[in-house]
Amino acid sequence: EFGESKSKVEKMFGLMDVFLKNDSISLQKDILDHVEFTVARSRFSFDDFEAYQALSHSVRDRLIERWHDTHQYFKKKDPKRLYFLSLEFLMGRSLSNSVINLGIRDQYADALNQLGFEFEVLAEQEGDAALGNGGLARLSACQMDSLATLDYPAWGYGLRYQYGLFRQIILDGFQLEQPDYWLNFGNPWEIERVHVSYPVKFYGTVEEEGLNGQTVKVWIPGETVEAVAYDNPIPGYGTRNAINLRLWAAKPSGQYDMESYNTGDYINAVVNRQKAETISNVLYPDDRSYQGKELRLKQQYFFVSASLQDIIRRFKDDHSNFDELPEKVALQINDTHPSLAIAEVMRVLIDEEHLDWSRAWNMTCKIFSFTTHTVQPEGLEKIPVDLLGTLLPRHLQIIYEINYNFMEQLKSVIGQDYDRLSRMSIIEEGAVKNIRVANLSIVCCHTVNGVSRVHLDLLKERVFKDFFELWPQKFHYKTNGVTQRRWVVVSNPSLSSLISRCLGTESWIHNVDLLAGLRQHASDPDLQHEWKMVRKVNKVRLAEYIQTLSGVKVSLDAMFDVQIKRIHEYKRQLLNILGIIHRYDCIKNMEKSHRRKVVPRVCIIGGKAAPGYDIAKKIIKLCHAAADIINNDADVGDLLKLVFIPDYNVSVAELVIPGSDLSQHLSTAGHEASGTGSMKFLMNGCLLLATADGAIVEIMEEVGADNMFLFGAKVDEVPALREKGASVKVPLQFARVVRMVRDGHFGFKDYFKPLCDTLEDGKDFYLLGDDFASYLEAQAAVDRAFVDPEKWTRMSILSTAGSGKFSSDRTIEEYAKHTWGIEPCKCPF
Ligand code: BZD
Repeated sequence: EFGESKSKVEKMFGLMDVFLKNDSISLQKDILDHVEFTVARSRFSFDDFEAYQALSHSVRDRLIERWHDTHQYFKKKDPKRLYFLSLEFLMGRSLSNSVINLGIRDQYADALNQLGFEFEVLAEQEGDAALGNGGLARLSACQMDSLATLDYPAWGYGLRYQYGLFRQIILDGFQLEQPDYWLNFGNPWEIERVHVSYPVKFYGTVEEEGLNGQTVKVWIPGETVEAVAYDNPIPGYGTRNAINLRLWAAKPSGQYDMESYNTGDYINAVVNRQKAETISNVLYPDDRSYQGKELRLKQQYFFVSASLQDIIRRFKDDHSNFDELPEKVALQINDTHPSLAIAEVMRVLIDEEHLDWSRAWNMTCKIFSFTTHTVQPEGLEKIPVDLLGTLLPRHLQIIYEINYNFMEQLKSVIGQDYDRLSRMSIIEEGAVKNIRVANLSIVCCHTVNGVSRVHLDLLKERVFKDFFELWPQKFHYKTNGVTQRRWVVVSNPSLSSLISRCLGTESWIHNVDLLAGLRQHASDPDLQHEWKMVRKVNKVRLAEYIQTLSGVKVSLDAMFDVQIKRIHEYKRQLLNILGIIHRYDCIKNMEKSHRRKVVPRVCIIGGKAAPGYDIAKKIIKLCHAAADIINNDADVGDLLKLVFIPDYNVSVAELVIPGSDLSQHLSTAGHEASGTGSMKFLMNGCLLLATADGAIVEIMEEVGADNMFLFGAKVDEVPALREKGASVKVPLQFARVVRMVRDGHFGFKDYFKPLCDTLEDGKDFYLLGDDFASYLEAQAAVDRAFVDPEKWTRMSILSTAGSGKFSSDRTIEEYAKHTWGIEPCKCPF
């Protein structure tokens, strides 16, 4: 293609720019064309949603053009590519992010104005793509944005769930789950690739056959499902590069089971074929435990097999020798969920490409790296051996062989230490035999990354201690980061332009270290004034949202105090609620004249509980029950409000974070691998109230402990506190608020009993009682700071100024250099 007529091909790059013009008239015409021909509405009458659809298609055209150019350029340059495998991506909305990254937001806003529409209003029409649970999934989305922006030749691979994370409905204060059928109204951000499809096989048997005088294993599968690609272009900021997120959907295979068709049972045959689609139907909403479900395992293998067929096909297009694989391919597995990829690569290299075991193994070990997001050894994924043997018999053989070789190797290093051998084995013996997926990943991957410094320490000392002692060089950490494009530029445009004005440049949007330049202006009265104004406007927007949602009218003079994240006992939303109850109790019991001194607060909590997580659901109910009493108490008035924001997701976060004064990160130390919400608040100048856990320790180093509110036991103090158990005296205030809940002060006495029981002496695993006094002290310090607006605003500016390290750009640079060995490949046209 490129050989003979290079200049002609080069001309093709960016050629579409000539047609896809970005001046206001061209954009208006383009939007109207899409109204008429894509949405098929008359240009004389279309509503906001139809305008959003047309607008999105117009943006999509521009995305596709750059995306084609980028892939053509990657193909020409053939750099080492990164393949990022993740079962979850929480992308949220695409419209605003796309036009900002493409650098054409103002042009579109202008064109829409001319047509009588407002960009912001249309952007609100978009639903979230919520193909993930929480931190892990949003991290993948942030990292895709950074990979594109930094021009890395990367691909994301995932699953196109028909139903994303459930919608949370609150009825009488209880969480109910409803399906999120997000594709109902079409999805303009994806491109269906009917021709990019691969068969994925399941079940069956393994037989031995002779080939060139040798015996080889042949897997005779029992079921075949087709994987069809849906491509989602990811535009970089300030570059023409747009990379691809390829999501797979399951479709019935084209290979018919002739027998069932011939038995005359046509209807059943068709219905059975249709069942194939269920594989990619629904995202598992539990981010805690693994239940060894067949469907989950099917999803994992379906995803892995389709992705690897695609990756190997691309490699083979340009290379005939597999020895080049490690120079051209880096495979990153996001947590252990895609770890079957290891066995699958081995199977393909050995059974299909006929490499011998040791050559295949050497290659496999060079291409895989793995990041763990887990802190608890009990949280590690396991696959029942029987289940794997039925679903993927050949993979089970391969894993056994990997384990056999590993055990032999290990014996030669550590001798006959059977306890340790059995702990490190990939196979867990017991009544039910399991595959320890993390052990498989560590054995094979050249690098194991944690997601913060504290997390790596825990991996070394607890979770993967045995492995760390064996292979210390494999273990590293890359502190998580978030993308400032979505979390500041898209979600907080007024702060974003204030920052640019103050720094005299927009360069911080791709070089976020420049934010440090704000430090020198932190006490400047002019900046402080503008900073306060911007924050106030964001608070107004949030207050309106709260009123619409819950009917609660909140005072703008109050401190907006926020905790939004998945509901987990270890994240201790219960500590927050008990603190609020304590505050309420104090207000009630103080003399009226003293109430003037109370710093008014609006406490905002939001988050989903896994559908089967009973205690988490009780925490949500307690929040509502307490809110009912507090918000309707005339003695309290504007001094304290409690609001639960339902159906927390990415776009809700984009609205809440810029409007928050304080955010809470309360995990019991040693339980949060990193935490990324804190980073989003920090960038937006929201102050943090936090325990020294996960990435908070590093945030403290960047921002300074004086500019945040820290409390509670430290990571290394927690084990001793647990040992002491019942002997530790909990503060009276704690006993009092727990008693209020127990005694039915907020109703639902019996329902809350199991929740209160978790706080009893000796059972308080997450140490709420131990940390309560320190939490209240930190809260008092927050109040004192808030009544001094200059001090507060300075702390706020210094928070943003210190947030540079927590950009996913930095994280991705570190991965690229130290783990993946990839270089930028910027499309120059
Ligand atoms: O990953 C989270 C950790 O809890 C956070 O501390 C960390 O910041 C982020 C990103 O590294 N883990 C998850 O979000 N985990 C899941 O969502 C999950 C999903 C499926 C199964 C198990 C866990």
